[in-house]
Amino acid sequence: MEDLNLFKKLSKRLEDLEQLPKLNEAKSIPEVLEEKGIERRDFMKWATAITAMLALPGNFTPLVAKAAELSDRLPIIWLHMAECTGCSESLLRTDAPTIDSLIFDYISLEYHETLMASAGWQAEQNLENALKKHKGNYILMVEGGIPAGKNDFYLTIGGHGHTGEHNAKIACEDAKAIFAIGTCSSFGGVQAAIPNPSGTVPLSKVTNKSVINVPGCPPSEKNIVGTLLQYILYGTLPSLDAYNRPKWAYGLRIHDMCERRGRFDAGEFVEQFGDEGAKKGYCLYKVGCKGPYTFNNCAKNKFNQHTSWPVQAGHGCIGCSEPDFWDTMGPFEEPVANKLYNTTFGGLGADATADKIGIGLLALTGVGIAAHAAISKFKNPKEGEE
Ligand code: FSX
Ligand code: SF4
Ligand code: F3S
Repeated sequence: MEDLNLFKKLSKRLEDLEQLPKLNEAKSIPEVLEEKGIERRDFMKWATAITAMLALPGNFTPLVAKAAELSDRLPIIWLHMAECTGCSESLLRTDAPTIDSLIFDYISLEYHETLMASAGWQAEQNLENALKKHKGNYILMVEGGIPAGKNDFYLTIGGHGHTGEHNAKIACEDAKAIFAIGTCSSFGGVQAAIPNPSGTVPLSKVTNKSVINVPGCPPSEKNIVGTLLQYILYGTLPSLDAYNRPKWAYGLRIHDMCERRGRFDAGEFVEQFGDEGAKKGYCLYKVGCKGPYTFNNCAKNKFNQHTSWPVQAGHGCIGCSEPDFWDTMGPFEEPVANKLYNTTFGGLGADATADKIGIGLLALTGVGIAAHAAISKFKNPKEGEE
C-alpha cells in the first residue's frame, strides 16, 4: 500500500514536470540514444540499476526512465569554485559515453564553465542571464571549496573580479535545490586541508539554505546522476545522514560492501604492496585501507562504466567522501592504527600500541572484527617489522 501511494505520488510529480517546457529543444532521450548507438533495452537496464540504487521497488523502473527523459525540464546551473574539476571529469571523461554521461549531456545545463563555449565578459553575462531567467526554478550544482571571508580573494572569477564566495552566495539565493558536488564543495576538500591557507569552506557555510552533499573526490557518476534523478522524481530533499549526504548512496560503509571483506574477517591481509597476499586479493587494511571509516557505495556502483573501484584496483580506500579526509585519513598507505588519533577518534593515548588503537578504532566504528584479526599485529611496512 505504501509503495502504491508512493508510486502515485511520483507519477503525479512527473506528470506535472511534463507540463513544463522542454528546455533542451533540440533532442529527446530516444534521439540521444539513437545518435550514440545505445539500444532502448540498455537504457532500461540502466534505469533498473538506478531504481535499485535509489532503493525503490523494481516496478518503479518506468518512472525512473521517465524521470531521465524529463531531466531537461529543470534548468541546471553548475558553478566551479576551488578544485581540480575532477567531479565534472568523473561524469564526462569516458571514451564510450555511459548513459549517465548522456543524461548529463541532455539535461538543461544553462551554465557550466568547463563545458560552455563562451569566455570572459560573455560568460559572466550568461551566468547573470541564467540566474535571472530561471530565478527560483534552477537546480544549483557547485563543485569546489570556497575561499571565504577575508580570504575570499583567493578565488576571483571573470572580468568583474567577483569572488567565488560572491557568486556562490548569489546563486544559492534563488535556487530551488542546491547540490554540493564533490568533497571540496561538501566539506572543503584538499584546499581546506590544514593549514587551509586560502580559508576555504564548504558551500553549506556560505548559505543558510539546505545543501545536499554528494561527496567523493571525485564522486561517482552514478551518485551525481542518482541524486539529480532522485530530486526529479520526488521534488523534495532525500533522506540525509548527519553530513547531509543522501542515505541511499552514503548510508553504508565501504567495508560493509567490499569484496575483500571475507579476507578481513578471515584475518588475511596484504602486508606490503606486491606481496603474495596482494596477488591473492587479500584485505588492504594493513596497507592503509580506510574502508571501515568511510561511508560510500563505491564497492557496489564502481567507477568508469562500472569497471572498477579503488580496492578492486589494489589500493585501499583513502576515505575520500569523508569530511577532512586529507587531515584525518592519512598517511594513505598506512593503517590508522599507526597514527596517533588523540583527538579525532576519542582520545586513544599516545602510548597505546598499534594493536590497541586498531581495536579501539574498529570498535568505535562498529566493526565486528574477528578476534584473530584484532589481535594480529599491524605491521608497519615502513619499518619492515612486526
Ligand atoms: Fe577534484 Fe571536484 Fe576532488 Fe574536489 O572533485 S576530484 S578536488 S572533490 O571538487 O574536482
Ligand atoms: Fe575491504 Fe578495506 Fe574493509 Fe579490507 S579494510 S575489507 S579492503 S574495505
Ligand atoms: Fe573514495 Fe574510498 Fe570510494 S577513496 S572513491 S570513498 S573507495
